[in-house]
Amino acid sequence: MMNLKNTITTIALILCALSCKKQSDPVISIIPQPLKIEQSTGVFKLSRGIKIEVADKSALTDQVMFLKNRIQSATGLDPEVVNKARGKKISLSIEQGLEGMLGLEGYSLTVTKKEVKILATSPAGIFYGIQTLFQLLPPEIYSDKVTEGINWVIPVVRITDKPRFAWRGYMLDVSRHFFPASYIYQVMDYMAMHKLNTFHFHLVDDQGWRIEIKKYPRLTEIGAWRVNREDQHWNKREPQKPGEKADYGGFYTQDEIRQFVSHAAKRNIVIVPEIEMPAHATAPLAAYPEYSCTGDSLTVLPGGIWPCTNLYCAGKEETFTFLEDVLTEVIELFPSKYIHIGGDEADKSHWIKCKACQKRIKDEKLKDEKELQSYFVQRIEKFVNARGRQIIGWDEILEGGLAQNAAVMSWRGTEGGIASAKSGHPVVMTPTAYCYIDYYQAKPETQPLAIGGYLPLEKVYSFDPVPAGLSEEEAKMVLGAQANLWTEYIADPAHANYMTYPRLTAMSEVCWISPVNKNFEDFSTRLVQQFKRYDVMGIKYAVVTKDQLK
Ligand code: TNX
Repeated sequence: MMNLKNTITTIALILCALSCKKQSDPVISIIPQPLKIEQSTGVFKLSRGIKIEVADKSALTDQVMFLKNRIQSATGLDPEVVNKARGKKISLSIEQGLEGMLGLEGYSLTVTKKEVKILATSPAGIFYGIQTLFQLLPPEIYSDKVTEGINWVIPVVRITDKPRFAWRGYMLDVSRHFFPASYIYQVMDYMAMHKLNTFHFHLVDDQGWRIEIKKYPRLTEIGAWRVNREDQHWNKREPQKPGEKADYGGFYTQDEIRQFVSHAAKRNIVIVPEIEMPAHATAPLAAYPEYSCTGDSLTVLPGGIWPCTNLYCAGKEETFTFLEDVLTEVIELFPSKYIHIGGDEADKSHWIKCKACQKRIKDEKLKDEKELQSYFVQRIEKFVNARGRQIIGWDEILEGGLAQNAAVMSWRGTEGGIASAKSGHPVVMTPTAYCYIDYYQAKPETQPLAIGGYLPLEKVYSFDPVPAGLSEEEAKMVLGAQANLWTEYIADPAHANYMTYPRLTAMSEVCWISPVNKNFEDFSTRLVQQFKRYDVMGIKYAVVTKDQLK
């Protein structure tokens, strides 16, 4: 006979068995935080004989290889890929009819003691399910060599997940400093781990042209190289002296670019190339001075310049032929819907003095040089549109009118973003105050020299890409957000990683989850586990202590 106390204890135990996790069950720690996690008790163990089940291999080749290779390198197991598996398996399948629940990039991940099952409506969703699966395993799963003595278990769980935004971006400036191709692959792998899907490749600026263009070889013969003044402050660098050799820099060949694009596709990443115009053009004009207003000979700048007066001449027809030829090759190389044409910080002082530019203003019945920039942008836009693509540019391109399908990247605060959304232009939010990860992340005296500004981790995390004051309809124009790494003060991959992580980690959550689910304390707890993953991967992230904050 059971007495009352025993009965209560028994009920409590049954309830606990049904709902409580065992003390020993692994703690789930995923970034970006999934929409819904329901953990139960128990684990699935990765062990010898485990299979990867996929009904239609050809539809998921990249995803299967990604999963298999990681398991192989980190655990030493060799999962066989089969159409139908009995026994322990990880199964991947694309199912129609889940679009409403999962969208294009969402997934559901179900782990029982016998099976891991990832469902999605597209290969992208399967890929993100696999990324989440890795984060359910010990951090050593990110290792490229087998770690002995690890208990390769995955907690029993049901996860349903999808992103808030379609544009989850990261921009790397490879002009101010050149970064080797090997790093570009890493950048994309790191992005994919954070479920970021848009790599904005800032290929052109005053300090270097970084993409091979077959029709204009001098762009890289001349434009990719500057003198090395790395021992001097960015803003106090002496220009190239006569007779001095410019041998600092580099560029990516078209073959390398094609390989980046193919790697990106395997990681559900779109690369958006940026070809700056009409300003930030010292490097191409050093190679082809005939496309500037003055025709003066220039050298690629080893450091800062302000204001940006080296513009392409908007009066000469040859300028447009040149840019259209360049864009033709760029469009052939990059399959992205958007081509970024820059548009920022154009100081018009040369245009004011240039006869050809003034004639253009008159002939086209333009009001002033601002409208001349609009003419420039719209002309390029028509060219890009005729090739089935759309332009995106910095928010200055809004000034003076813009075609309807042009997208805007709002960087000087959020006003440009609000104006774009209200006038029906798609917009990517990347305001300096929340998204410029070239700024200091702690008190300057505790940090390596940076451009200035102050953007600690918590501020990045607090960002909401949908600015206040937009209606529900207008808010739909916000494609998403992006963190930008400008590299005036960043010369190598290790430093780039230091500036990027964990601030990009925070941005990944800004782009993925809805504001009501955001919680900085909880994020900080999960970050501890994320840091262990970075350690395994060799990413040197920044650790900022409370006393280093302002
Ligand atoms: C502004 S953002 C720039 C870049 C600089 C950056 C430094 C933008 C469109 N232009 O040229 O590198 O600030 O933070």
